[in-house]
Amino acid sequence: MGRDQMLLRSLLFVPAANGRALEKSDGLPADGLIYDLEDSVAPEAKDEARERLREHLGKSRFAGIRIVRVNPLVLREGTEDLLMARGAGVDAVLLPKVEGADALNEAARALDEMDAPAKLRLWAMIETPRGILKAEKIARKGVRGRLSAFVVGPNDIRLATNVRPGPERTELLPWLMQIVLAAKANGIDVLDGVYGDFRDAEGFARECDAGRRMGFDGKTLIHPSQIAPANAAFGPSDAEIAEAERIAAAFERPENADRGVIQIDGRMIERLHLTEARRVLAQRDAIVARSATN
Ligand code: 1VU
Repeated sequence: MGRDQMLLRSLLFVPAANGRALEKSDGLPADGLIYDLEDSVAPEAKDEARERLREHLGKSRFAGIRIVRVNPLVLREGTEDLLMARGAGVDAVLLPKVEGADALNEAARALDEMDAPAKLRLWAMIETPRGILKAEKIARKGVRGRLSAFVVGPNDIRLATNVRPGPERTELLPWLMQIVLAAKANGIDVLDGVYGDFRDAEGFARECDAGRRMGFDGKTLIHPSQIAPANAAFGPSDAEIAEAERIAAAFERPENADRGVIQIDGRMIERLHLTEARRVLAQRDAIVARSATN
């Protein structure tokens, strides 16, 4: 799928050490699953979790995109995770705590040596002060390799900085926008961080809405109950679809064929709005197609 059609509204972390969660994840309506071998797996359980995940991926029928979060590649576990992910044919490998382009280059080189297909992409977690400061350089250099998305890691940011974000995340806004901007400047996707209080539906919906307004393409999740609200928040609303259809129809009229700018109900509409409208309609079509696979 091209970038514009790829659905990234909801990406659920699934702890690979939890057999019940793995089993359940197959039938969930998330746009993607991030199988976690890193933070959610205890050090002594890493090898067992990897084997469990390998077996699961071999028989999984999940219809969305599949990502494996590996351990740092400086560890034996990280290299073995990467090998397993390559063999399982997943869509992307998520690297933790990326702080420079070197980590991406190293992972890309390792994947090349494993003869991994070019469609196997790298995603990078930006979750440390240095990672945030270097986000633009990481994105710029990473896209020459396999990098296709940033994922914000709020828990590690909090741990490393002592910042205590309130409900509106005001304290984090400059850092979050810096990550979004670095991603957009280099044409990669960017996913908002997890919301830990999974029983707080109101707070979660508020954070999703804010995330979409900030330009995030979707949200990473920790619990199945967060999938439907994230899909709703990061998908186009009925009003946005109706507006996109009007704009597309207006530019299709013969009298507007050569016009760069028209008006609809007293509002200036340019061809860039048509581009945006087509993106909304493509996303709508992808959502319909994704729903048919659930
Ligand atoms: O009712 P069932 O037995 O059918 O299933 C339970 C439970 O197994 C399932 N479930 C999940 N399934 C797939 N993926 C998940 N992430 C997941 N979480 C739960 O849903 C049913 C209801 O669960 P529950 O409400 O009883 O909740 P639990 O006590 O089972 O689980 C709560 C936690 C928070 C432990 C669980 O949701 C979880 O482990 N979440 C993911 C944690 C994780 O991956 N952390 C690392 C990534 S976050 C990060 O690093 C920040 C960047």
